[in-house]
Amino acid sequence: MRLAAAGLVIGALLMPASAGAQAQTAVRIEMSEFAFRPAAITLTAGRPVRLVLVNEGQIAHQFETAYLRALPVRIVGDTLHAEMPGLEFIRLNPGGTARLEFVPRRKGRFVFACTIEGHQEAGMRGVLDVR
Ligand SMILES: [Cu+2]
Repeated sequence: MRLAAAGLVIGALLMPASAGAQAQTAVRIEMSEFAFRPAAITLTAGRPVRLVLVNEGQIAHQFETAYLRALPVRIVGDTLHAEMPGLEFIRLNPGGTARLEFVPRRKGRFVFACTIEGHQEAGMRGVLDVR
């Protein structure tokens, strides 16, 4: 399968018990100094996605992409659960985890990055490839 070949972790453990009729794509993204792993993520338009962001670094990191600014997103973290019409960015402290759930619609390649000053320039960026 294409996603597995790209080195993504697609965890059966991350799938909800009641995923509904349509399978959910689960992708774990690790953040550290100064990279996202994986940095290339392939999604399928119309298929619900759960991005699990984990900050494995020693300092705070952010996840930001214009792709999510006008897309309904559900955010589930250790201490929060929010649904919003769009997401500007999410910042995680070291050790922090958050899940972003959304349904990609628009196809194309979209950059994501850590927009804390200097991090993107140091290599902390990647691409969402929605097909
Ligand atoms: Cu960063």
